[in-house]
Amino acid sequence: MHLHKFEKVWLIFGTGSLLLFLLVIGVGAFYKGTHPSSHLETIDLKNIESHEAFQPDNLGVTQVKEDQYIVNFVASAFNYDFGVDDNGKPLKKIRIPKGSTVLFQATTKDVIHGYQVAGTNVNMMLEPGYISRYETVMDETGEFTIVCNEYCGLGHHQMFASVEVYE
Ligand SMILES: [Cu+2]
Repeated sequence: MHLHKFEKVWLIFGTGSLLLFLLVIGVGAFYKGTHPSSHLETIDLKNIESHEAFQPDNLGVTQVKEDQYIVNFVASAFNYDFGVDDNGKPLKKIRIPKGSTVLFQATTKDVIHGYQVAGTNVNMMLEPGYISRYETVMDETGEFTIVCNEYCGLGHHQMFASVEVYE
């Protein structure tokens, strides 16, 4: 069988890039230990409060170190529960100082929900029975809307909150 020169070049290029991408995935998964961001830790769906992070007092923003924060919350149709503010009202806006490292830690009480902080790289799927985590550095000031991007029922469009990153 005779192959045209360009055809050979193209075949080598195609096969080569396939092997390269397989290698990248292999190194990432087996050597670097990359996993999907969820599915790592399970939680009892009927008893979310059995996990320390999701007890009512531990919801919301907690400072761990000078520039390190943890944000615990529980999603349910159609709300993000970040705990209550100083007046005992449900917290709808969380505040983070600029430049800090934030670990978002969440689960859901009922169905699948999304958690996207629009304008940042924070985008998680919250699945019943699992804890989702995402760590990021908030280095842009402003107010960012948190939206649910997984259709979760009739009130889906009302499921939002916000993050304010302040100087
Ligand atoms: Cu939703």
